[in-house]
Amino acid sequence: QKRKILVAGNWKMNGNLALIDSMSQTFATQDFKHVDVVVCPPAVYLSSFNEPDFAIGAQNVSHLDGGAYTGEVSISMLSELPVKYVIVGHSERREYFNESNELIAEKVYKILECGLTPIFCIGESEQIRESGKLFGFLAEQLDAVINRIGIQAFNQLIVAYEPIWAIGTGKTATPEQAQEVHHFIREHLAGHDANTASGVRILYGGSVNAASASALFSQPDVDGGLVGGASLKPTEFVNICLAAE
Ligand code: G2H
Repeated sequence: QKRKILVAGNWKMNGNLALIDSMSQTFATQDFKHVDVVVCPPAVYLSSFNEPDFAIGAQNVSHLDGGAYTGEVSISMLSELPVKYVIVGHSERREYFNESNELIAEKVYKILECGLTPIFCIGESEQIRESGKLFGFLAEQLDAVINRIGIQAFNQLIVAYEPIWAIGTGKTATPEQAQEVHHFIREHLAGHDANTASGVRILYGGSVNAASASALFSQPDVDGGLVGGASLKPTEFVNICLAAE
């Protein structure tokens, strides 16, 4: 049976109290039955929503438990807030904050240990795709979590495939390109456990908008989207969620 579609908005370092208001007003008139909706604002706004129509996700968490680590936020702190999901391994964190596969696997471990749901991001650069190393590269990103935690981690987490060349560029992967990679991810996981592989939700991310969403979401192995830029526009974000209804 088809997995339930999930649409998550990743605000990145954008937004303010006014956007929280307008997002809440826009969603108040909607009632989504067939799609799980998640909004991931910057950490300071995680408690600012009062909105039953979507769940809240954080964009990052520390791999450390607590102590003298200026600027860090721990998973136990997030778990005291109305936060259900945590994005981890986003390519912007891998690239600008030097997060390695091993560090990301450690964060996934901490998130699962606290009972929250990781949205675990993987994805390749244009250079890797063109050099023919795409599938090996993605397998390594997946294997870091399998090696640290085991395949059962994928019973509890959500995967997001985000080709770096499609992020914020307006260059969406075609539905066929997304399907090809999502199918590879599921097959790779099935090599460890077929049930886990058929249950895990795999989101596509990279310039998803209201025009591209429905063709992407109708691919057999695409179970929703991680939406950046378009999630900052309330009406467009609602339309993306409607494409999944
Ligand atoms: C990919 C995506 C959201 P955008 O980073 O994570 O952003 O939709 O702006 O490409």
